[in-house]
Amino acid sequence: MNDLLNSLGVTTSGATPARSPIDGAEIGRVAYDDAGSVETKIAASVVAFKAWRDVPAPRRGELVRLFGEELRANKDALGRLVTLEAGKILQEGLGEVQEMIDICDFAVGLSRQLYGLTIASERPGHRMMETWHPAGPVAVISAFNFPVAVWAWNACLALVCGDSVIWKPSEKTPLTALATQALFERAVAKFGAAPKNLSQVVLGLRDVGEMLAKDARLPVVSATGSTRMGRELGPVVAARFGKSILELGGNNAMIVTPSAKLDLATRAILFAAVGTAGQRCTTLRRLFVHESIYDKLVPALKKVYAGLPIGSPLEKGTLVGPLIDKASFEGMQRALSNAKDEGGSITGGARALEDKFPDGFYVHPAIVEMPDQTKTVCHETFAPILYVMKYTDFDAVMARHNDVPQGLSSCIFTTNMQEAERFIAASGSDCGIANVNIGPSGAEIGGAFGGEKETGGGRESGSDSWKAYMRRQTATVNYSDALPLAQGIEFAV
Ligand code: UN1
Repeated sequence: MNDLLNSLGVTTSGATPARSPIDGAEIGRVAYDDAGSVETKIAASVVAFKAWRDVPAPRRGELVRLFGEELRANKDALGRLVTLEAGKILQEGLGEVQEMIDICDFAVGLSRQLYGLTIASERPGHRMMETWHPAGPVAVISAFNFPVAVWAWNACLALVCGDSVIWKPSEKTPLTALATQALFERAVAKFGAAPKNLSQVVLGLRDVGEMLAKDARLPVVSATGSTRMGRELGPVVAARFGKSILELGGNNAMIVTPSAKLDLATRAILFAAVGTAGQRCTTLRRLFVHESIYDKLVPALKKVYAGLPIGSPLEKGTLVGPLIDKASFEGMQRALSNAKDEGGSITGGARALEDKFPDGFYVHPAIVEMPDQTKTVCHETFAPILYVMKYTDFDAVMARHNDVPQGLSSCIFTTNMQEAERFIAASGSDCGIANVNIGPSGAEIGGAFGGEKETGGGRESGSDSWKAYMRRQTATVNYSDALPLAQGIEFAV
C-alpha cells in the first residue's frame, strides 16, 4: 500500500484513518482541515485566480495537457487506488482514470474554443459582442463513488476557463484526492509558470463543505451527491447569489419493449444494475418489461444474477465488489424490507462473504419484482437493487417512467423506430440523459452530464457545460462620432 501511495506522491499522516471498503482495513491516515486552514486556502485560491485569469486560455490548456500526461503515466496506480478506496473493480477503477484523461483532452481542445458571439447592434457605428470571462475560484464537492473523475470533469474545464479550484472530496475517499492533487502538482512543476495554489484540496466533513457553500469568494460551487445534500447546499449558495452546479440522485430506468434484442438488453442491464455494486448515480434502478417478454427476460436475468462473481474488486473476474460501508448495507436492507411490505418479491439481496470479510459489506445484487411503482421504488437507494415492473401500454409506461422525483438517466431497448423516437421526443423521457439500445450508465464525457428535477439541473463535462465556469459579458463598442441611444430615445439638452 505504501509503495502505491509513494509512487503517486502521497505521504499519509494525520489523525483520521482512511479505510478500504474491501476489508475495512486502514490504508492510510489523513489530516482534516480546520476552519483556519480552509479560510487560508480559500484566500489563496482567490490570489491564484487573479493570476491565472490573465494567462491566455490555450496556455492554460497546456497545463491540462500536461496533467493528462501524468494521468496516462499513472493510470494503473491511480486506478488501483480508486479500487482500494472506493471498492469498484479494477476495470472500473481504470475506466475512471480514463474518464479523467478523456476530459483532459476535451478541455485542451476547448482551451482554443471558448467562443463568444458578435451580435448585430441596432445602432450605427456600434459593435456588440459577448465574451466569456473566467468566473473565479470554483469549489468542487465530490462523492465517494466517482472519487476522482467527477472532480476532473469540473476542474479541467474550470482550469482552461481561467478559474482556480478548491476541492472537498468525500470523507470516504481522501487518498485518491491527495494522489490526484499530487499528480496535478507534477504537471504544474513541468508547466513551470502556474500560480501557486491553483488547485487545492480541503479535507473534512460536512462543516468544510458548508464553509465553501457559504463563501461569497467562490462564485461557482459544483456539488455531486445525494438529493438531501443538494437540498441543503443549494439554498446556501443561492442566498449569497452564487451559482451551483448540482448533480444529485438518479432513479434511472430502462424500458424493454417487445421488439428489443434481449441479449443486448440483458448485458446492458447487468452492467448498469450491478456494475459499481449499484453505486453510480446512473445505475439502473427501475426496469419496465413488456408483459409479452417478461417471462423470458426476468427468469434469464435471475439466472445470471445467481452466478455473479462477487468478491474482492482487486481479483480478476470479480464483477461485484463491496458496498462503501455498513450504513450503505443497512440502507439496502431497509429498502428491501420496505419493498417487501409493499408487495415486492425479492431474489438476492443478502450479505455475502461475511466470513472472509467481516468488515467488508458485500451483497448479492437484488432483483425485486414489484406490483407497482411504490414509494420505495421512487426513492434512490445507493445499492444494487433492481425493481422490475411489468407493462402493457407504451403511453402508460412512459408516464410511469417519468413519475419519479429524479431525472438523471434513462433508456429504452427497442428496434421499433416509433418507440425509439417517442422515447427521446419532448413528450418522452424527462431525463438529462436518454439512450436507445444502450444502458443508462457509463456515459461518454463528450455529452453534457446531469439531469432534471431532484437531480439538480446541473450539467458537467462535455458539450457547452464549460459556460457554467465562466461569466458572460455583453460589451458594446461605439466607433462612430455620434451617441445614438438604444430604443431610439432622444435625450438632448
Ligand atoms: C456518477 O455516478 O456520479 O455515466 C458519475 C456514468 C459515469 C459517470 C457517473 N461516466 O456512469
